[in-house]
Amino acid sequence: CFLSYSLCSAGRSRKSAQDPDSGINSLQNYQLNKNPSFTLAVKESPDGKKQVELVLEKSLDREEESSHQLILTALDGGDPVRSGTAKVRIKITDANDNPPVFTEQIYKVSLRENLPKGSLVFQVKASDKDEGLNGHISYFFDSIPENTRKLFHLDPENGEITNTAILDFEEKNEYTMELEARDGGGLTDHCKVHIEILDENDNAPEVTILSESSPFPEDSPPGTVIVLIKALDPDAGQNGELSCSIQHNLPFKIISSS
Ligand SMILES: [Ca+2]
Ligand SMILES: [Ca+2]
Ligand SMILES: [Ca+2]
Ligand SMILES: [Ca+2]
Repeated sequence: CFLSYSLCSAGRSRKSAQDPDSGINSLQNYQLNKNPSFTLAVKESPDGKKQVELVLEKSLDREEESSHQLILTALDGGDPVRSGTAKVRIKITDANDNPPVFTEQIYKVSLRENLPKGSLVFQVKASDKDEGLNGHISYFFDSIPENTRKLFHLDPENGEITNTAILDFEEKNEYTMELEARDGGGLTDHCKVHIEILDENDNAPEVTILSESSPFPEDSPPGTVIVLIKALDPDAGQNGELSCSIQHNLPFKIISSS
């Protein structure tokens, strides 16, 4: 028994088997091993030859199964029945049917201010189930204020965000950027990165004299304001809390007012 087959382009392949016997001993039937995706359609051509077509039953998903191994059996009607088999291996080529997907929709990052330039701030990650270019992801800034873009760099290949300048809590203590992941076929996903800058105690208090009464009359009653001082520390929380004091051996005291 001799089997030949040819593969057609539209997911349908036609096969014909030849059996040199005639009558009941000639080719009677085809069988296919059980596979949910394919069935056989047997057709008889005008010259009596049986042709069999491999028909796609449901859409294929390469991400689930990248190839199918089919065994086609041709049976004759003789006794004993004689059969011939052909193995058909169907390799499924990839279609770009999966967009990239970020591991999170919103990433929250906390950073200490004064991080050295070029430090790794964060790495975003997206995955794509397709293969080759269809699964190759590049990362881009999508929506980002100009002053934020100047401070951060995004590596398109690995999604690493680094700082290109020193980040100053006292200047700005949070940044939000929108990133895009794009596969080689143009499908995209988006995420947000929210960066919070944490304070470091990098400022000394500043003392300014606002007004002073000089010279100061000797008969001034106790409690008279002599000097008005302003003290400021731009750091946050405890880093910015301050207290003022004066030498103990002087006839003056400091009173705080808001
Ligand atoms: Ca695919
Ligand atoms: Ca894809
Ligand atoms: Ca600072
Ligand atoms: Ca600070």
